[in-house]
Amino acid sequence: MARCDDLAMHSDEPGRLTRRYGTPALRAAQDAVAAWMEAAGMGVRRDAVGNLLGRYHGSDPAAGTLLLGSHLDSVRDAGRYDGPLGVLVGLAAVEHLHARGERLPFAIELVAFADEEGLRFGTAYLGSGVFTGALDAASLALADDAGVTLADAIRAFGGEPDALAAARRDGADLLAYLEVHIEQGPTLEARNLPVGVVTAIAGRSGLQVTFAGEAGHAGTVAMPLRRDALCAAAEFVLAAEETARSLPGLVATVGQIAAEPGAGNVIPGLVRLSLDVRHADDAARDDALRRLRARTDEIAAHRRVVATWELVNDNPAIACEPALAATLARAVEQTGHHTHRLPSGAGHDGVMLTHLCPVAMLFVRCAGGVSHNPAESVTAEDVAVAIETVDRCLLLLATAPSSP
Ligand code: HGY
Ligand code: MN
Ligand code: MN
Repeated sequence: MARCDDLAMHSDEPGRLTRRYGTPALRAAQDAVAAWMEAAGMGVRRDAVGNLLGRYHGSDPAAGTLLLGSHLDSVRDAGRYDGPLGVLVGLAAVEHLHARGERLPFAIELVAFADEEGLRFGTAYLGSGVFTGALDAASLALADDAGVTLADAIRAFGGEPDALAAARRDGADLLAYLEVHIEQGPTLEARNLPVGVVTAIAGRSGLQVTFAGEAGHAGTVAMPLRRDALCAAAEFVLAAEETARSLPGLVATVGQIAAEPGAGNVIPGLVRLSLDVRHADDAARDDALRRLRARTDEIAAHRRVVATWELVNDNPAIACEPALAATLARAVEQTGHHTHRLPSGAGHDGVMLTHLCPVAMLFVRCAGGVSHNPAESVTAEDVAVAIETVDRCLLLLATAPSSP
């Protein structure tokens, strides 16, 4: 818990926690974690995109490697547990082995992904995307709001943008990826449970939508003559909400919106907005996007504006590996707690890691299910259950007759 507080001090912005890819704040947070990793007997390195990796060797080189981890970047005005908690619970499990002078047959690699949220470049899962070889090289040309390209940001962060393909982790020796993360939802609190085993991660589509109308004088253009881009966008935002409410389990969010030229006495001529649509079932998500696209075209037509619709991120839903989830559930039971299984509405790096190895996740109860908000909080007691669960899961995996 104190370490989460320590890491929360490293922010790009005064007075609130914002830690984007490639910034000095992320570097400082990584340096703190790297020191803790080394003190726990781990060899530490960074890969070509700047993911931080610690490795705790196993006793049997043929027994493979178990991945633990999460991410150290954040959203804007973030909570302090989304990401860092998973890295630090994994670290605690390795520290326990190191303190006892123990080695499990398999090695443990603790990975702190350098960018999961995609706040700076809009690329969800940048860190794990490179780690799994899934990142599209075209992303290197993406620019942040200061015009810095991802390639230049990687270079400035000490990485090698030309070596990303070679940075792909070979999955041949990987047993599994296990991530601990706050639930970011209300289920565990409602059931009064400290932890839960994740069954699946919802699919997610991230889009950029624009409406182009005609800028004009706020005082002289009569209402019937206007082609107001922001009024069209406003109708779109409510259409997105209405579409999401039409289907259980469907969520749609417009989190970013910008009107140009952005003057109080000018009718907005251009509006750019983000759209985030998610559902546990990919077909339902695709159908919702089709319906919303049709509504967008209707809005553009009757408001005589031009709409553009660009898909930026599209990740299918993934299932956590059942045998691994069962082992995790057994570990939870051994701590004396009931195992509740639940899906994740939030996206996680496991969406990328599933390309390399089996994935499992353990959720930790968070107050009110609040996250992506500085009020995000967990209790030390629940975190202790999560750490004990991982300790026990490692032992179960070490004594399992075969890999998960
Ligand atoms: O948006 C998400 O679900 C995750 O926090 N990146
Ligand atoms: Mn997260
Ligand atoms: Mn998040």
